[in-house]
Amino acid sequence: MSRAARLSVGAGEVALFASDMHLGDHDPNTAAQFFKALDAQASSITHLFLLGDIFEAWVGDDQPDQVAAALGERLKGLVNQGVRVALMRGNRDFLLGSDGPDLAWPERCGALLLDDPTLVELFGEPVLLAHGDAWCTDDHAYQRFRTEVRSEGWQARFLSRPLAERLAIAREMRTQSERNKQGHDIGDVNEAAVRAALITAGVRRAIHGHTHRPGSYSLGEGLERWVLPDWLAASGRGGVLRVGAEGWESVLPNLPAA
Ligand SMILES: [Mn+2]
Repeated sequence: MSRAARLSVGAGEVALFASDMHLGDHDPNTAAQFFKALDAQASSITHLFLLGDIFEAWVGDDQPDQVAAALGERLKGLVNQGVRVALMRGNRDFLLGSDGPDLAWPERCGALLLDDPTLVELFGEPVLLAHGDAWCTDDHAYQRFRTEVRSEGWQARFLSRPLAERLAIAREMRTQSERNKQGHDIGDVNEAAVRAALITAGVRRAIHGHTHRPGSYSLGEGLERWVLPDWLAASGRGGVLRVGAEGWESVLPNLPAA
């Protein structure tokens, strides 16, 4: 859990949630559509939560990427207008914020880096936020990989490599994952794992991404998970969740026409 005081969204405030934009210079159309949706919401929100896989890949906070720079400028603009911006790592951008408190990308944008999972308070209700990949417990191979790449040793070794080498490794991993995706979908969460996390945290609802299966799913006994959509302009996919005094509302931007 986060060491920072629990973030709380309440009276007169509006929180926006998004995840799995998979941003990067490889896909300017998806970036353009996400930025358009964010700009349309910017003047009416007080909190922005980006729950992981913000970027398609992240080799370290020195990653040169024009789309990341453009997102960073937008986040700084939001922070300057008084919006609290909070970011979480996903399974693709798990090295986000690895450069330490002074140099790290989230801090440079004025954003808070959240632990996964994190509890927040939405209009008096504690809600669990997560990327979602840790709950895909049926995928044993992925969980082994996740444990390995989240270890301090692996990360220290990877980050000690020159930038060019890290970028080459990321390109290779991306090619590999494209190949694996053919005929092999992203797995879904294990519902018992989510239920256990909710019960441990003592909350009723979770918000997560990762599975590319947007919607709200009942877990029984009044427990529920809300799944954020992924973004892909080429397939017309994307969307955000707006939480205000009036409730939880899924907002689907007019997607085709990048
Ligand atoms: Mn993911």
